[in-house]
Amino acid sequence: MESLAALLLLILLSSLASSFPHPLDPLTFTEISTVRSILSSHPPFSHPNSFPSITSLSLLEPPKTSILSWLPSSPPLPRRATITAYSPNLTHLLSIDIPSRLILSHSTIPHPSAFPRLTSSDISRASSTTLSDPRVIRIIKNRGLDPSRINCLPLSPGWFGPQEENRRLAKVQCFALFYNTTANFYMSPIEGLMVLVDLDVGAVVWVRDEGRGIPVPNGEGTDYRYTGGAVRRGVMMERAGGGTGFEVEGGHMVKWGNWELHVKADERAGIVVSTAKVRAVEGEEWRSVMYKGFASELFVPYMEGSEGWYFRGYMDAGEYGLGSCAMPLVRLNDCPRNAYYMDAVFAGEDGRPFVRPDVICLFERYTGDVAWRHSELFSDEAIHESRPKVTLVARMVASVGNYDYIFDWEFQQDGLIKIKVSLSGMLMVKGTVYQNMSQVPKEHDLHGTLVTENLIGITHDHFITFYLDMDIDGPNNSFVKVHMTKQEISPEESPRKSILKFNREVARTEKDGRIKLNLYDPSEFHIVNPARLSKVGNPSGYKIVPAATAASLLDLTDPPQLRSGFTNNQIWITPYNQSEEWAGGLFAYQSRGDDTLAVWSERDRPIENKDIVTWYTLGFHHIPCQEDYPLMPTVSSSFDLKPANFFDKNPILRAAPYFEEDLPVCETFARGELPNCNSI
Ligand SMILES: *[C@@H]1O[C@H](CO)[C@@H](O)[C@H](O)[C@H]1NC(C)=O
Ligand SMILES: *[C@@H]1O[C@H](CO)[C@@H](O)[C@H](O)[C@H]1NC(C)=O
Ligand SMILES: *[C@@H]1O[C@H](CO)[C@@H](O)[C@H](O)[C@H]1NC(C)=O
Ligand SMILES: *[C@@H]1O[C@H](CO)[C@@H](O)[C@H](O)[C@H]1NC(C)=O
Ligand SMILES: *[C@@H]1O[C@H](CO)[C@@H](O)[C@H](O)[C@H]1NC(C)=O
Ligand SMILES: [Cu+2]
Repeated sequence: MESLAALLLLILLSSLASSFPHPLDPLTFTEISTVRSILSSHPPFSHPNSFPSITSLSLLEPPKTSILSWLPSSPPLPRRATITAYSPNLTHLLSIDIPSRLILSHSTIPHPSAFPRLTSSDISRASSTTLSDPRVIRIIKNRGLDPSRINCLPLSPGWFGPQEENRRLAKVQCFALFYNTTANFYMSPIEGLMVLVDLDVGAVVWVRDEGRGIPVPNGEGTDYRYTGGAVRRGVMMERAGGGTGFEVEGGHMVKWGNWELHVKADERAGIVVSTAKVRAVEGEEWRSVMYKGFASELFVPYMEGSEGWYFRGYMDAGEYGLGSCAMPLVRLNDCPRNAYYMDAVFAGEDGRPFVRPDVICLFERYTGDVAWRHSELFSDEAIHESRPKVTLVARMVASVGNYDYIFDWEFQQDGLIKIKVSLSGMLMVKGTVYQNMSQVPKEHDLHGTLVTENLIGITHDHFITFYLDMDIDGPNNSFVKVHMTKQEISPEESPRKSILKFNREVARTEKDGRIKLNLYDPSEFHIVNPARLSKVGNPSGYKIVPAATAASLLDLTDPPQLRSGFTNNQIWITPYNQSEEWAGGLFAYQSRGDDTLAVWSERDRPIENKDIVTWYTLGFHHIPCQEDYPLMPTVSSSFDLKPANFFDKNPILRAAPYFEEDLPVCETFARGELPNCNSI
């Protein structure tokens, strides 16, 4: 009787618990609608003609201390919204308590020196302003093009000095549309035509036409759509032959194997992973690994100093929004058959909510890799012991203009988290008169690669800076450089002349936490909890393991580098501060670099045994090649967050091997037949 009552209570509690949202769940459709209705009676939002454009409207996350002490059985935490909005010469910052309909704060920044991201109406206004200018029409006609078949895109101008001050600008570039031939207008730039538009006044500031004589390619052979027909008209490549063990509670809390994490989409950051916890075996306590992780900024400088190109140094998260640019994933092609899809609810510029379906996918991945193994030759009976690697992937894709960025967070049962970024989409190409390398004078630097006749793929970099609030067994952590050096040995001691040794150096302040990677002066980089010792007395930790990456070679005072000073080091450590999440500053558009991670870090605050945030920048140098035309095959790189003395021993020894019925079986099939897979 008693146990039945307990069971009923448990069922009641768990149903109550699941009726509350998780306090980190993004704002719902209803909540965004409520925020809009609260705003609509608050000036200046109450005047329909002066409603500032909403550039961001999302959950104001409760303080970290409240989240850390929250349990599903606790009362719900406050549901609050944080809003940024822009009307000419005025940026608004608001916070609103949704249930009580209270405006908690409303501050304004008059004549801001940096702006929120572009909205979709900024983008369309920039294009229509450009295409209604008679000078632009004349230039287009002079190039033999039809002005009604042109696509114009606003490019962020960066900041170089007075020209970018006291007004919000876009540099508009136009492309010829050959929709009957191709959807890939990026390969048909109207080179040298550049239009500076004042976004607030809605007027053209100047028009430059410096590309007369440079042909506009007709787009032939650049289409990439299967249904477009152009691809299928060619000879198709042969098709390669062609396998959910997780739960998603309340739409965002993911439980898989020995992991538990919260996953959501954010307008600016794209995919956000929060409160990631792991344990060695079932029944053991959940142990905190990461409080919050996301791509904080994405910096893409182009390496061309000419008038039409010098300013191209995009900050895609702050200037365009990675979540805003995330489109629905293509089922079966972006993610495998066994994927679970998550929608995003975002607010439009008018504050109205809308659903962007299928922007995140989650799937269990079994690639045929080995998680661990051993065959024993020196024993009485043959031993062949092996476990397959099965992982959980959370994925989102941001299509920022021409480029597509695929973000993967992959969780392994041994506790490792792999964060991978893959790039695809179209190059930013520059038109040229050259059709063959043999025509290019020796002394003429193309600043890129001639990828096809009349098009240069311009050299550029991609830097993705991740915010990683690691909380190893709790918030108070230290950053330890495990520095490796050569130790010389004297002939009296050993026949050896040298060995490698390591020593641990705890970073005391932010300046000790700045890391430039160097193969010949190597270190491991550990985030440890000095208060949590393992069975044998090592501090519990995770290490950040870089893989192929790139560092910026630009001058530190070059304006794009100054604005993206967060790429000056590969690793930074800062003390936790809820207001320091955006490495390029809260407002990145036309920013001058005065609110970046590099500036915050100058305060040189103590970071030892404190709640700290790790920042890691994954970089790519991109020298284009012909295969990147007309659309790039994906290139990827990644880094790992790997347990280091976190578990007392390898936790996956406790995993059972797989048998026939545990994994999908796809039988081989004859030509013309459909594959026969059980269990998927
Ligand atoms: C914004 O302020 C500047 C002066 O700082 C002024 O020249 C400009 O006209 C203003 N723009 C709008 C749209 O009010
Ligand atoms: C595409 O349309 C343009 C303009 O309408 C025309 O000149 C051209 O011949 C067409 N190309 C094809 C392949 O149909
Ligand atoms: C490009 O130049 C090379 C070297 O002069 C020549 O062999 C090749 O045929 C040229 N290609 C075309 C398409 O003209
Ligand atoms: C973390 O350290 C601070 C002192 O820096 C201390 O006040 C706080 O209680 C510690 N938190 C935990 C969870 O140990
Ligand atoms: C938190 O960050 C903001 C923005 O950089 C800064 O103004 C504030 O001083 C910081 N707080 C602390 C305690 O460092
Ligand atoms: Cu690239």
